[in-house]
Amino acid sequence: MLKLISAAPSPYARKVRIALAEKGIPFELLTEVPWDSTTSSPKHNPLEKLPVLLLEDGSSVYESSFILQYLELKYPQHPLLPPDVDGILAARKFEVLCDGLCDAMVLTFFERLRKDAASPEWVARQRRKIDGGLKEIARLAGQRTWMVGNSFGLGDIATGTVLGYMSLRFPEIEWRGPYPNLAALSDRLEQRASFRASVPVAQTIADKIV
Ligand SMILES: N[C@@H](CCC(=O)N[C@@H](CS)C(=O)NCC(=O)O)C(=O)O
Repeated sequence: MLKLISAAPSPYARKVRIALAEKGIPFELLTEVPWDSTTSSPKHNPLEKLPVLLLEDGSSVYESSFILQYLELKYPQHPLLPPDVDGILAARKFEVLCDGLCDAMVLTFFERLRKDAASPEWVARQRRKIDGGLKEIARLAGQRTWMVGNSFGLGDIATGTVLGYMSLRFPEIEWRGPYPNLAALSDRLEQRASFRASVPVAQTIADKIV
């Protein structure tokens, strides 16, 4: 059986968990704290990050966007990408945007852990990316039911996971009022079984990271 090294708050791991669930692929969930020395991810990914998909032959697939591509190619049932090239590119664009937003939030989270040594310029730079990314996702979403095409797919997974992570880590960012279309989409997505089974939860980090 496939195994997934995951972390409870990770938006990147959540994308993969949702994709596996939506495709009906059985897997064993291995929940770790990726920032602690106890994590097994460095054994499987030289970049020392999760999510990592462990295949039955012991090899590994890492980087969430690549894992999703791997799943789409190897398990084409319940496709998460549209059938047409323009649709695929539109969905991948959402993923790029949402991953970038998550990167800016993760960088901010750790910069804030520096407390008095945190750089306000660095935090402000990341905040511009978060605000800009959010605005662009809302613009692209418009009043659509699904982010791309006429059915649930990668664009919805990417958008739903970024909004879920933002609500957990940055409750002070007010996005529901300014972007009611994203609030409605997020509420709808969080009803799906795949989203309900992967609601992000904060973890305690034991090691010193920064
Ligand atoms: N671009 C990567 C980002 C993955 C990532 O940053 N994962 C975090 C957990 S949310 C991690 O494992 N960080 C440990 C580290 O960077 O040392 C992906 O999409 O998979």
